[in-house]
Amino acid sequence: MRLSGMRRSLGRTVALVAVALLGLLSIGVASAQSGQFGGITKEAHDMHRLYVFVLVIAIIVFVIVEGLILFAVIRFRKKSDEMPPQFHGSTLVEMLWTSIPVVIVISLFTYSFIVLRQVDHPPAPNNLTVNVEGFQFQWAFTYTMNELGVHNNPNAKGTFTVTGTAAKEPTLVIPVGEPVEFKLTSHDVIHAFYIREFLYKLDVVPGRDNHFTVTPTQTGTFIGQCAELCGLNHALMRFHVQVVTRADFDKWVAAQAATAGLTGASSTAPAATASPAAPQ
Ligand SMILES: [Cu+2]
Repeated sequence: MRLSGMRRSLGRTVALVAVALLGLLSIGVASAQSGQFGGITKEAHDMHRLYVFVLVIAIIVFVIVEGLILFAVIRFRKKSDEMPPQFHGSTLVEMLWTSIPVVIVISLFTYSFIVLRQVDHPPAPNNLTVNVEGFQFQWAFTYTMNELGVHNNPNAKGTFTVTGTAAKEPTLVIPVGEPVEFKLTSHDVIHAFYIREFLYKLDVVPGRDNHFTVTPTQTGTFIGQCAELCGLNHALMRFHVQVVTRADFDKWVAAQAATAGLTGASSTAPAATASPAAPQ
């Protein structure tokens, strides 16, 4: 009677644990498919896939190890004062518990190494580059005209800067689908350049040239923030990131350059490629 009661409660516990684990697994799979958790850059997607890969392995290992522990505790619990049969050694089991972890560690290392190389890849020669300067307490984004990408006038000269103030958070505008390199500098204290949807954060250190490259995969407006306590008004170091199409980016660049009084600023966004039948 007592034994059957225990069995029932054990069955309920196992069912509960199974449901909880299934829930965890579905959260992992759902977040892998969701753009929000998976970031908005090619590099973020790579990192997120690695994260889900590690998470799934961890869940499988957890279930097996905890399952075996529970099984041993319940199946071999003390039933009488009689000494159970004593034995030790099993070549098969020892080979399994050595080879499986080795395979797991090698695959984690290999996959991490591949993703790290993809994320930390050196910038392509004709990248769009944005110089990001962190200062107490805002950001300045400087664009160099002749680096603004293939569609802009390569002879355009000069730079323009979008500088944030305490009253007005700056907007960093970048085109979708193209690698953008960020060069980070600071002249006062250490800041950290952080955009959640990039799944990436890099310190902005005086006297050090930190840089990274991302390729945004979707348009939209996102929030950025300094992620290093850099003084009393650290919390004011927020900014916006706007990922736009190349045509919109070229328009924005032309407007910024015109405001800054730069020459050669004309946007040469691929003007509706001449279709022969198009009426003129
Ligand atoms: Cu800060």
